[in-house]
Formats: sequence, structure tokens, C-alpha cells
Amino acid sequence: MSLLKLSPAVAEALETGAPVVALESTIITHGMPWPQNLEMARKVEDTIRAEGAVPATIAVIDGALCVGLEDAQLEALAQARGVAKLSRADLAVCMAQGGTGATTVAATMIGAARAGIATFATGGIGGVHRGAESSFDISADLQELAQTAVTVVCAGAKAILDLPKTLEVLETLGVPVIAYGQDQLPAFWSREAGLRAPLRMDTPKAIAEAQAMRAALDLPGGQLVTNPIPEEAEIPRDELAPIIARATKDAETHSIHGKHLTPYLLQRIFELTDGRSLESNIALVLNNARLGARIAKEISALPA
Ligand code: PSU
Ligand code: MN
Repeated sequence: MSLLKLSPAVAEALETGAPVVALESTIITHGMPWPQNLEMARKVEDTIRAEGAVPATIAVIDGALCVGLEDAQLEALAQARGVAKLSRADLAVCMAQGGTGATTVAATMIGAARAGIATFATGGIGGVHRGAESSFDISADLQELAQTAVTVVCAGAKAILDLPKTLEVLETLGVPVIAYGQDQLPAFWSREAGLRAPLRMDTPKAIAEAQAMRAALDLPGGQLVTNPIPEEAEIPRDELAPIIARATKDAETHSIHGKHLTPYLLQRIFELTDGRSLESNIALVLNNARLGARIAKEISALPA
């Protein structure tokens, strides 16, 4: 039984050693509203192609772990309602039952690694939620970074999380957290989190070489590259802080927990910013797609 269903474009790229960038699908189904989600998904793919790499959006469709979606599949996912959100824990169950679902960062990393794709671009990863000391809500994305050898490009952990705790957990798990082109850790909608990043790198080549060195050392796990949102699209931290506080309080009031929490907070912040958070989100994802493509090109140019 073949577990993976590669699109023709992705299959060809992998055969010839051309650069490929994996993309997640939860950001489409749970992270953004229709129809901006579809526009974003298409633009991200186009951005990667324009850089000379091949996009591979990953999702489970009718039980198959699809790596690379056709436009009609992207559109169907973007429009569908009530799609399952699949993380490491859900992936095999959904596939065994012939189901359909969108992959989170964790599940997308699994699909990418199985297909032989070393680079993955997204918006923000999951992390340690505020109040995790009592809720224990820590995203499976962090564990996945510790065990699956994929370089994930994001714009920082989402500012809805507890960023200092997220950094601590990543350090414990041995995940390199790299800020791209600055010393400060970026915080998704804002360029700075008010925290110094553990590592800094200034070129896609340095990031590719570090990933190759991990592999040479037989160290499991990937790297987290945090790429600051373009200046013109950022929402300053001070402006966002009260909005995040309000959204977090609303989630408590409505007893939103578990995998519903991240989508709820993103939607609430979208409402409270009159859509501005979504514009920023799209801008940062495109920016990450560009960097992801450049890293993928450097990885494919490394001596075998
Ligand atoms: N980045 C975004 N929007 C999102 C997500 C990331 O800009 O919706 C998704 C990713 O799929 C990530 C997930 O893996 O949120 C984290 O969910 P949780 O906190 O439940 O692990
Ligand atoms: Mn969670």
C-alpha cells in the first residue's frame, strides 16, 4: 500500500532533486476565513514557483496523505466546513478510516519527511499556551520539531502563546530556534517579541548547512527559522497586547480548549482588529514562502 500520494509536479521535482517546499493545510481550513484562505494558498504556491522551487501543500484526502495538491483540491479544502484538524495523534486514524483532514505543522512535517522534503514554510507554529501551568496545553508541533528532520520557516510563535515558555520547551527539546536577519525573536504579527532569539542567521545557505550538519551528526529533529514579518505589514506589539488579552479572556469565558483554542483565538483577533490581523498574516506567510524557497534551493545545492 502506498501511503503517500505525490502530485505529478512534486514527484518529478523529488526525482530530479529540484527544490521543494512543503506547506500545511490547517492554515487554510482553520487559520483563515474563506475566500482569503484560498487566495493566500494560491499566492503562497505562486511565490514559491516564482523563486524557482516547487510547492507541496500537504493534506489527507480520502485516506491518502497527499503531498502536492491540484488547484481543485486546494479550492475544495478551502471551502469545506468542519474539516478535521490533524496533528501527529490524529493522522494515522484519519488515514486508516479513509477520511479527509487538514494537517497542522506537526502532521505536515511528518508528511514532508516521508516524502523526502526538507523545507516547510508556514505562518506560525503552535507552542506553549498562556496558562499552560494549569491547562498543560502545549502544541504537538514542538515535539515534532524535536524528532522530525525538517526546517520549518515561520514568523515566530504566535503572540497568543506564552513565548518565554515556548522558547524554554524548545530548548529542552534541543530544537535550534533561529531568528533570520535580526537578534530579536519575531512574534508573528509583530517584528519583535521583546526576547532575544537563541540563534541568529543571515543567509539561506547558513540555514541549509546547519540542517545538513544535524543530519551528519545523526541528530534527529528539525530547525525552527523565525522570519520577521515585513515592516509595512506589522501590527506593533503594544497595539496588539490588549486585543490578545481580550481574545484570551473570551476563550476562557466560552470554555474553549484543546485543538479548538488556536482557531478560536485567530478568528477572535481577526474580528477585534477589523481584519487587519488577516492582512498581516497573509503578508508574513508570503514572506516565509519566499525564504523557504531560498533555503530549499540551498539544500538541494549542497554536495550529496
Ligand atoms: N499558523 C497560522 N495559522 C494557523 C496555524 C499556524 O498562521 O492556523 C495552525 C498550524 O497548523 C499549527 C496549529 O500547527 O495552528 C497549532 O495548533 P495547536 O495549538 O492546536 O497545536
Ligand atoms: Mn493544544
